[in-house]
Amino acid sequence: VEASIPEPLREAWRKYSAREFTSKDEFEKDFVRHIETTLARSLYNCDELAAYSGTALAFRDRLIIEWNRTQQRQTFTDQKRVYYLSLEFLMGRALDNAMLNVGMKDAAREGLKDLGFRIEDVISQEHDAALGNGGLGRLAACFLDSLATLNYPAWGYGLRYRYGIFKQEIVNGYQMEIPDYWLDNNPWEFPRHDITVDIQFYGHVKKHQDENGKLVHSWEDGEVVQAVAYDVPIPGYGTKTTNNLRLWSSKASSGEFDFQKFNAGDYESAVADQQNAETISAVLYPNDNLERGKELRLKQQYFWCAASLFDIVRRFKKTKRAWSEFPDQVAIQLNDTHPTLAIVELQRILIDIEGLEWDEAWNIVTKTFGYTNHTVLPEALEKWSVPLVQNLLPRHLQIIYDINLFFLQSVEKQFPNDRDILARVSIIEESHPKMVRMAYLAIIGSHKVNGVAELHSDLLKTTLFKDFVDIYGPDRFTNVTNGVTPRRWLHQANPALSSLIAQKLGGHEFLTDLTLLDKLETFVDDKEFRRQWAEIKSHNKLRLAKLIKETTGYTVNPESLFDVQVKRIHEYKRQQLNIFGVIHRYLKIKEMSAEERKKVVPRVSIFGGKAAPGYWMAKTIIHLINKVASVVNNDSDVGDLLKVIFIEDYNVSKAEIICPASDISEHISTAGTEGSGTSNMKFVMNGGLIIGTCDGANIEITREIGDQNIFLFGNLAEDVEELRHRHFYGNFQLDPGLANVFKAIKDNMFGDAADFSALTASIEEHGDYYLVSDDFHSYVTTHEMVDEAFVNKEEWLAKSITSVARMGFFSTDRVINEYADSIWNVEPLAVKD
Ligand code: GPU
Repeated sequence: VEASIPEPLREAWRKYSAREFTSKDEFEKDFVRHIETTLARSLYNCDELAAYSGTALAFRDRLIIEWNRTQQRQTFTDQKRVYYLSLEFLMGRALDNAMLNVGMKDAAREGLKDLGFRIEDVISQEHDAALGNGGLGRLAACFLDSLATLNYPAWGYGLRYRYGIFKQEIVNGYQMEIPDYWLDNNPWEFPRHDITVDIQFYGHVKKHQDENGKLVHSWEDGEVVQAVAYDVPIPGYGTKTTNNLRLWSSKASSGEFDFQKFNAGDYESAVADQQNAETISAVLYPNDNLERGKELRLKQQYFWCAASLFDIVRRFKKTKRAWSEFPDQVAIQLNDTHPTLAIVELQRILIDIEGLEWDEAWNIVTKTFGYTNHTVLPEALEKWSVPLVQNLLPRHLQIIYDINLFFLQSVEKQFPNDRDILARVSIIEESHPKMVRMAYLAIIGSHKVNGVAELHSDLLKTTLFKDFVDIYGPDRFTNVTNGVTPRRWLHQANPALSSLIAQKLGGHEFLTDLTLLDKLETFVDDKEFRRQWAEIKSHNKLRLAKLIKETTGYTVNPESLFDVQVKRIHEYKRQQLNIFGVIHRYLKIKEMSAEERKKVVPRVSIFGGKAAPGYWMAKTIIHLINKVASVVNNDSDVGDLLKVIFIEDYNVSKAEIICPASDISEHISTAGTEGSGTSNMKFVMNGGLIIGTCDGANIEITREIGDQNIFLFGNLAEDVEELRHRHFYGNFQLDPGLANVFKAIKDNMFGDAADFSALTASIEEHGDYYLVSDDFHSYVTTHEMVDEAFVNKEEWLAKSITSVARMGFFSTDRVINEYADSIWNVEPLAVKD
């Protein structure tokens, strides 16, 4: 407020206030100005990268103007805001999205053409912002798009990693990891060097009495690291709302400590401190669905939670409201348990710093938080060792113990004759060392807990969190099935399909009300429409074939059936099932006569995805896929009948090319293991069919599009436990088809069999935890049905069109509205022109 210009002097400001370009010519003017001044270049040395920067800067100007206005509007109306805390935001590229969301892509295309550039070449200069591992991080990015599009006053809070997810290279069939340094000349972030928070670690807790004789705790000494805010504007589609994503970067605190060292001539150690501090936000942990309990990761979590909460509390305090109103002004959503310390931190702020009583504070805390769980896999559930927390965050550990004490006391009252339940639900696991169970803390500190698809949410209630359902009742637990943003995953990734749909539906309204897609069903028999639909798919397949040629050197026939599985490599996602199926197909082709081969439906099996660097089995799967590819693709008996492709470094911008080009995609996790899956939605939205198990959102996709439009196979979640039990205590029988495949592998058909022995042994000898053998037969025969269906082009087209028409449910707009109604209790802020 102190920096505000007094009213009599505001006239000049208003006169020169920045304005947005509104035409091709104005875009060109802004572009050239940025090339010549901001970038200090000219028409003599403007390459495509410079053209990208010039275009990005011109659009950035537009975003900033609306972003500032949005923030002013939100501050002025002062209604409840949502804060989405996520350690991952897998944003991908920003320029194309900004162009489409502000509705000026055509102007930019024409303008760039006038100036000597093709817009596609300019767009592809941008480096992906890859601050995430997979589905969880991409979901957060889709949420931001929908929050802005729906005009919700919402902020994302995350970490500004210097290195995002590593870049994957395949060398001799092995995955290699290359650091992804992505920050050089990134025009989409704004450093806010004036917005900093000091974050404390280590030290100890002192108890003393205040002037009223009340016992108070203070957390003293230790180390201090500074959090600096970097802001990223998030434009909504077709709205003026431009929300903020605030990412924290760590650096050494500029406190006296450093200066003392400098003054004492200890320059090297002062620099070392600096580097130490910067380590906190240096790198994204590359694990998906796995937690490894590293101290630096806990430091990241607290650093980010503490900075974000300080910021949120600071904003709330400016309104001068009573603390009891905090939950009416603030909703905080925890993306998985990674931000669970925010619960403890808010309680600490309220009792230790603001002087509230425990119960009053705790009431505020639980009304504020909601927690989203994304997995039931035990290895992904976060637990932190008590000694680690004790050392790093001594006051927080005390508060966790107090939360647990009060919780267990209430459980004991509720279930006086049940001793076992106390041990089962305690936040502290009585192991050696003791562990803090973060999911339990998140449940106890939130008013709502949700899973991400119906089956997943049901499993949470009946297995992992069953005791908590008994304690709190079923109402604390709910389901919000995931979605994807149709702006990026239909309109941006598949412009031709988006425009064909718009032509039929009379406009692009479906992009903001995806249920309007259902009108497409009336055109399913329209011949011309079908032809155009098929042509777009062919065109998209050509585009992917080109990418495959450029990146792998292999030529694929775009007439073939494109069969795609792209996602993180994980045993539960079962890429091994897929590659075993491919080997099975290869062996069959090898046995065939020339006559028989004529009947084979040509297929390209396309894989992509990263393995966590320390996940040996996942890396073995990648190795096998690549070895199979080099054998199959060079076998002249096979030719175009089968090609195997591994696309290296699968990321968001590659997904935008791959999703529109699939005929069929694979979502084949062991039933009950995939939270939701979201690429399944992207593929179907782009007219691809899917082969999948009854898992995650596949089940709801089937319900929406009809079971005649999806290829389901395999055992059901309810039978998994029994099957696993039988593997160990019955006699395990390897499926005969799979036995053939293993024999080929063991005969060194794909190189040294020893390289793959762990993979085959996990199935034959170690209990086949993921039921690969149990599902193999059903998988292979279902693929035969896929072949048959694909040959019937007209039927296939009808399935494709009908499916897209019925995908309206899977927009993140629907998802965000559900969160807003049932968890956050927030309203959109209407924007007047
Ligand atoms: N997911 Br836990 C991740 O991508 N990473 C994780 O560490 C965890 C979950 C995914 C789920 O595996 C996927 O099923 C879900 O669709 C996605 O989160 C978003 O909810």
